[in-house]
Amino acid sequence: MTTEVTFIMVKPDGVQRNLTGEIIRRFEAKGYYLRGLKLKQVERSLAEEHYIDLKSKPFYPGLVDYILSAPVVAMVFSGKNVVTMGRKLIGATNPLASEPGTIRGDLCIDVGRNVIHGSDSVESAQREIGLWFPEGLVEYKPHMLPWIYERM
Ligand code: IDP
Ligand code: MG
Repeated sequence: MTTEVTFIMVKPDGVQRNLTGEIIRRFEAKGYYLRGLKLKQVERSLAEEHYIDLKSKPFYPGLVDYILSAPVVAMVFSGKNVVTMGRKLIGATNPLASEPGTIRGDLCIDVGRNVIHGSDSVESAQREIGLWFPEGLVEYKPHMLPWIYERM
């Protein structure tokens, strides 16, 4: 089994709206488990670096300001195919297109206030985890694993 890790961030609106617990609950209920977690007021350089691929987009300055506007909750979740499945749990970028049942489909309305970030590939996850958790991740084996996976 290939165990992946993905970087998940509750954005400032999600933290301010008390949705952190709901978002963690959805990942945990699916069967994923935490490898890292912190509440953080982000410095500009980190926000800019995190979204560096979008630097040329017209919404980039507003996006960086949004991420700086209040604390975020940065997390790493682990499990089988967690990058792809994390994106499915999150839903489409624009909440108008996110299916009901997804985090964005259920919990937000505007693309510029879409409550959560999740890595879009294994490579992005490695880059983002390196940026946000330079201290490394917590290593442990949850008791639940044989109840989640038929084979390990
Ligand atoms: P993603 O978060 O679903 O991966 P990206 O295209 O990587 O979507 O964009 C990063 C973030 O930039 C989005 O989650 C959203 O907050 C913001 N964003 C994307 N497109 C727009 C836009 O057209 N207007 C305002 N904000 C946008
Ligand atoms: Mg993205």
